[in-house]
Amino acid sequence: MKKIGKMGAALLLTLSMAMLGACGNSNDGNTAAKNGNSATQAPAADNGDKTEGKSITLGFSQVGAESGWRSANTKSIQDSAKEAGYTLKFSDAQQKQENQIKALRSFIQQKVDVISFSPVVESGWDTVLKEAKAAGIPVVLTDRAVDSKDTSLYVTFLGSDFVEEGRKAGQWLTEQYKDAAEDVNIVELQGTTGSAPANDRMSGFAEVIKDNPHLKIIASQTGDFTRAKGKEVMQAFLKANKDIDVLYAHNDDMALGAIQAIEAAGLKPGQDIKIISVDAVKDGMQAASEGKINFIVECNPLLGSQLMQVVKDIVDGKAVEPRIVTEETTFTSEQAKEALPSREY
Ligand code: GZL
Repeated sequence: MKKIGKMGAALLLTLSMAMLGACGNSNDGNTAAKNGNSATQAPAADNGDKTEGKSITLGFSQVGAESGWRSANTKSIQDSAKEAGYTLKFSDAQQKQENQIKALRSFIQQKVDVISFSPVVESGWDTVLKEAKAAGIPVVLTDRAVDSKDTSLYVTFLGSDFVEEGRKAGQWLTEQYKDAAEDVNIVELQGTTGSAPANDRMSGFAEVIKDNPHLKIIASQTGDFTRAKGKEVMQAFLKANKDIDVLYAHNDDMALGAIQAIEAAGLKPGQDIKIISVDAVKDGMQAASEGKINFIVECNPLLGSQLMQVVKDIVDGKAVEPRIVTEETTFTSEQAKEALPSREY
């Protein structure tokens, strides 16, 4: 919460202590009242809405700027925080977990009202999340999940179901090759090693295609969600495998990099090699509308307004669903061509 001058703080402290005595403290761990800031806050508005007339401070640690999806996600969070009138402390971790942990510790030091972040990888968060809990600062996961067994360490996870995204990719491919009489060689460009989207998109896809013995993943390697790495790994795949039928890329940026490698090898993306991708960012949808990507599974990055509502509900002491799944769809090349003009990102 915003700080007030010394005199104002003393006066408000007296007033707030009197009020806290009257209304008590929520013990659900979900309210800012426990974060040590409440003593310097302006009194709640008459209508009982604790947040009216006070600016909320949100600390947000972002993965990085590795892809078109990430840029759209960052814009959504920054624009939505501005629209909500929140003070946003934003940090870009350049895809390094140690930078995210440093940022979370800094937010704790600054006594922000709520912490939110998109964990670059699933593991290694329990210590810093326990520090946030001890400081009474609620945490909201967005976009990606953590594998902490202690779900009391965060209030909710707002983001896509990546396993379902992988299943959707597998279902389309299985349908395409349901009458295949010979092997279909698939290469897979995985997202960032250890990240929830990479782990889950891989498992969801494998779960579905396993029912068709002709569908074979002959190579699978991380392209770290970037175009450059996607191109580099696809070049290696093409060098090592003479007969590739399908590319499954965990995001559009790696698919777009791979398309460069496929064309440089004198092959036609979307024809000689079928391509399935995930995200549905503008550049990916453009490639799909040109028939270079055959099927795109949408992963919606526009989480900003939902996140700000969750933050407000937490500060107001309202109950929040422990899992909020984002709405998303899929596009064939034809559908991408129709949808492209109205795409927001
Ligand atoms: C998915 C997100 C992934 C995108 C990539 O929610 O975490 O990270 O699919 C991005 O484009 O880099």
